[in-house]
Amino acid sequence: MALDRTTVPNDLSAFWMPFTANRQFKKAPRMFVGAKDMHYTTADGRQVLDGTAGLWCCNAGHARPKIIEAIRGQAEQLDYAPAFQMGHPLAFELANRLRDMAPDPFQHVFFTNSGSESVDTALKIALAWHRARGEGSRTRLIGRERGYHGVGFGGISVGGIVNNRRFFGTLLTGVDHLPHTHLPEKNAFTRGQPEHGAELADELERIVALHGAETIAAVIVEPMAGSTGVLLPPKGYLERLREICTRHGILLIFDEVITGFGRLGSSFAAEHFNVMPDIITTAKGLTNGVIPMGAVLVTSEIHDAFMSGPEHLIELFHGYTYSGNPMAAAAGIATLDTYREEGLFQRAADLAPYWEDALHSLKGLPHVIDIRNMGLIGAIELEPIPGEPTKRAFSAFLDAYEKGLLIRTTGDIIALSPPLIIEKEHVDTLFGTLAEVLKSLD
Ligand code: PXG
Repeated sequence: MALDRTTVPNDLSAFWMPFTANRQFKKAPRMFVGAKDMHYTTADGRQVLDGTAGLWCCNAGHARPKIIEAIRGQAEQLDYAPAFQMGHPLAFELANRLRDMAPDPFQHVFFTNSGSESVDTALKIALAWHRARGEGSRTRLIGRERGYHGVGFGGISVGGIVNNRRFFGTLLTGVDHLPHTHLPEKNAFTRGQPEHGAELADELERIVALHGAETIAAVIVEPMAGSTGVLLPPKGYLERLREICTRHGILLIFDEVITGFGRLGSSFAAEHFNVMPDIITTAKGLTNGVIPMGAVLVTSEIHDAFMSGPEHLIELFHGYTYSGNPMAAAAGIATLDTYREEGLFQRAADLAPYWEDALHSLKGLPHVIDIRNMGLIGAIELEPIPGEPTKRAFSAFLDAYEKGLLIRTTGDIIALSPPLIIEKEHVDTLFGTLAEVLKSLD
């Protein structure tokens, strides 16, 4: 019997939904049954404009022919191949493509299945690298308040979102956090990188002085924090972090799960900001979100330190059943082809000023206390309802969905990150709808 892909089951109780208000959802479900280019189709037959590229991942839009064809063909050719001690061509091909598109220092690729796994992989590589070089005392990991690095124990330990941490025990030991860089009192309504806050990078010096550089393995930050509401790096901030890390022999990891693959108008934020970390984590846009996959990019200096000792021995005791999975690799290659053939990163850069103007035109609408943007990303921060944080933005989310627009909210912040194929007409529709939503909010 063919799969019925469009009829919603009567019983929704078995599926415990991730990061979702399950009881609220199941009382009034919001179901997508189809998607094409910039739009989703709901179970009740409505078109919804995708203002968030799924969850920041469908950068080329939905149901792109080349990606569909790659997956279909791969399923017929080689559905699965063991990931350990065996290989298949496309994993190597995709790694080569990633190396070629990444900034020069990044010569090697480790495959994972998600952003969370990329983060844990990067942290483990950092620890093991120091150890391989005889600096095994470097075990501390430094994250940042309001950072999001997925939901593995490593990721929530270095992450700085209180609710993602507080329920889950003591987490990793030996972790410290930089302060976040969100300074609305100084930087509200900034277009692009804010002026104020570079000095917050100097907090790393304080942490180094407290613990000793010889105990610190790595600093991990999102070059632009996405999940916690689009927090942009102040001018000069990333440069300063880089300089302090280098001076103290600490590895710098950029978590580019959101910023990778064109979101800011370039392949990676490292390139956009012209600050080179030592490790880059990716996922999401790598396969256009179509098949789960992540990748960690490392420099030759890091990779080569592991390539010593007897050749028959495993060099890194780490990996996943699905590392470099054939279906994901096929989707990844077709995705990178689509980005390149359609010039989507450049397109994002070209459209960014139009996007910025449209977004900032919402200034002055009720409850709007800040607007910020970069590339094809935007955030609108709302004044919370006193005593009921998150409720106002969530109402906006529900109303936007009713009005045919998908947005994301985190706290009382609305985040926007459309597919990079978005047309100016869609931008107009998106902000027109959002203006209506904001005007009718309590
Ligand atoms: N690092 C960063 C910077 C992320 O943004 C992850 C790691 C984890 O990726 P996985 O694939 O394990 O989920 C993320 C994920 C949102 C939102 O709306 C953001 C993410 C995931 C879901 C929703 O802000 N980011």
